[in-house]
Amino acid sequence: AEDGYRLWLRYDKVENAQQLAAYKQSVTQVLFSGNSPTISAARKELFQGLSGLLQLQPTETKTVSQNGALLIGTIATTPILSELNLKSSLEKIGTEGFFIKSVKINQKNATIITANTDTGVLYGVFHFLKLIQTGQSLSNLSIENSPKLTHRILNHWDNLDRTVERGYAGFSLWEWHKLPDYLDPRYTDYARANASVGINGTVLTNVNANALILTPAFLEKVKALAGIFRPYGIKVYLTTRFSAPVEIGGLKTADPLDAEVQMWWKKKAEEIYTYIPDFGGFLVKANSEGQPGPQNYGRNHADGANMLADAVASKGGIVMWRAFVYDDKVPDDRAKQAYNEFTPLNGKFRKNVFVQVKNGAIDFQPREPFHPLFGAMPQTPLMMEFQLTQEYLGFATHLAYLAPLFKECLDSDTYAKGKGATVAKVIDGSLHKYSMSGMAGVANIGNDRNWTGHPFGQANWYSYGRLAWNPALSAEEIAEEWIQMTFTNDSKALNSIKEIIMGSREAVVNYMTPLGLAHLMGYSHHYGPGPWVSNKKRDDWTATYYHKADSAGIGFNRTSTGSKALSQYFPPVKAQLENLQTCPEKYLLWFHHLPWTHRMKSEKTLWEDLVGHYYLGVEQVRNMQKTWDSLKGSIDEYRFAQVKSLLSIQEKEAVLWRNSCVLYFQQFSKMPIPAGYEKPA
Ligand code: GCW
Repeated sequence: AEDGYRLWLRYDKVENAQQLAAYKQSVTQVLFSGNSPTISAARKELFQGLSGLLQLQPTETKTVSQNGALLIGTIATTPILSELNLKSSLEKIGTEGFFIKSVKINQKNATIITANTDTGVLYGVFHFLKLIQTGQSLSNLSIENSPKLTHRILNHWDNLDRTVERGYAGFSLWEWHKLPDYLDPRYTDYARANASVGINGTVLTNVNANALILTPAFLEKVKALAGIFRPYGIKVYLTTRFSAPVEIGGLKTADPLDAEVQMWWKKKAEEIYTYIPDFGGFLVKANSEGQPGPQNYGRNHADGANMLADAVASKGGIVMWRAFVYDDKVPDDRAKQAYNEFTPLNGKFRKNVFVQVKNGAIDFQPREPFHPLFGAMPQTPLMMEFQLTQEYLGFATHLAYLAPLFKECLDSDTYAKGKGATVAKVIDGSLHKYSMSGMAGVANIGNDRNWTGHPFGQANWYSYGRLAWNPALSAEEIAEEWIQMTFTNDSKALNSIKEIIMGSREAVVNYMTPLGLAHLMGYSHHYGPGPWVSNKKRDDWTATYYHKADSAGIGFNRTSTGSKALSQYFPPVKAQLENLQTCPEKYLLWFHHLPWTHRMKSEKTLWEDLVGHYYLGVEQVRNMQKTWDSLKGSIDEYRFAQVKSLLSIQEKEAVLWRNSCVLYFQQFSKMPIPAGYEKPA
């Protein structure tokens, strides 16, 4: 059965006979040059792909002797390419880009896949296979493609006991107790999947870190994984527990300005590099949610980050220091804290430090406005942190395609340098001329047969990789290629799946947190509705803190009459959001506390409009179900049935969300459910 294990690398035979014949003519012989583990991986992928897609074992030759030759290799290892005058193209594509071109060699039609590095060649091979997977022509090719960001990294929140924080697809992929001796073939498939979308780094461990990962017994295991990932262009990174010098080093302090502590980290880094010579560096969560950090010693984030950065700098390592900090002891709007703590440190970090910022200022909600730190730290490279695992969007049970969420953030205009200063331009480094640029995705992967639990969760892994490669791609084009590769090339089925996928995130927003509401999920687990959650010890972990519903109205006032969080944005953004006439309604209650009778653009009252969104969300899920049902027979039975069942759970839970929220808020609005809606129970 098609259980989804192969992800978007299925390589099933091209169905259209005409197309198949044309493809076969384009690949009659292969000239693969070069000799490295990366080139071997690329060759293996190519032959696996061609034997599946085209049912072909093309002969390998040394010279072009017939039409349909495929030449693959770096410019340095493929002498024949030097005759083609590709210099200027190769300069443009940098160290990870590739170049695919239809050319004439010895008067024969040939296709070249080339790059400056072996990794570029590997990416080119994946791209070439994708052309076939997505039914594109192989004639007259002229493709130059290179990543817009230097660091494209998955963050696994995986613990050493193989539980995964906010992971909903089984246990961790890393079988620590069998490593380094047993190397599950799945590690290679993981690397292939990542390389196919250009992901070039992976943080193996949870940001709520365990210092033991830095001990020799574990470093042996990390080394084994790094060895598997290396040919695929993937570097390994680890999370560090800030108090490790005390916990595993026997020191009395972890103060970053203490010489002994600094020396301990230097030695530790040197030790790590003896295991993993190309170790990527550290990801750190400090002074957030109870994690230790420099503030425990009266120092700031830059002190902490710089100490670690110095320890890895000589080996080319980096530090990704997270800006996800908040504290119930700080008596201010939680949304403001990161900006307040980090903007004074602009420019105070070492060159090899990223500050890694979540897309929004609270926490991976179904919808959040962009984080005000984007654009506010011109001298410190900011790295985007997206969450692929659906902590707040129905786990691996609800179908929610997140590319529209990612895009909404990336396309937002920060006005940091006037109009057009989008978040994408901040993080790709072009706005402030950052020396490095990056994106992190909190992985939704586990040891489930299909990797992500929900078959559509794969689309979030895929689209994250694609957007980290090029933030300018559209959510729709990514969806299309993912569906073609993962499900079908049949245009009718493709369009139906696309319709489902493209509307899915908005449906979740509607039945969970419409109009800028946030954090209404159940206490601690974050699954299911809990708008009534209050009175816990941590006010900032309660729903009532966020929606502030009362008889006067609903919403969090972040304007100048409220928490003033809006003043953290650049003036044009602040002005737009502060003004009720211009604030997009999708962010309304994020920034404003408004009476239930407030008139919306629809002419309805706020209450009626809110109720309307909750009902619409359920309708949207029901439409997704109908569209899915229409696919019976056009996709494989296994995944058809699985998604059908998951959608029916989603429908039930959407109703639960709608009814819970509508009935809960009705206590305050004291207004009726508008006529025509089924009665919430
Ligand atoms: O989203 C919240 C989660 C925590 C997580 C934290 C973080 C790793 O509820 O489980 O901890 O964010 O991002 O650090």
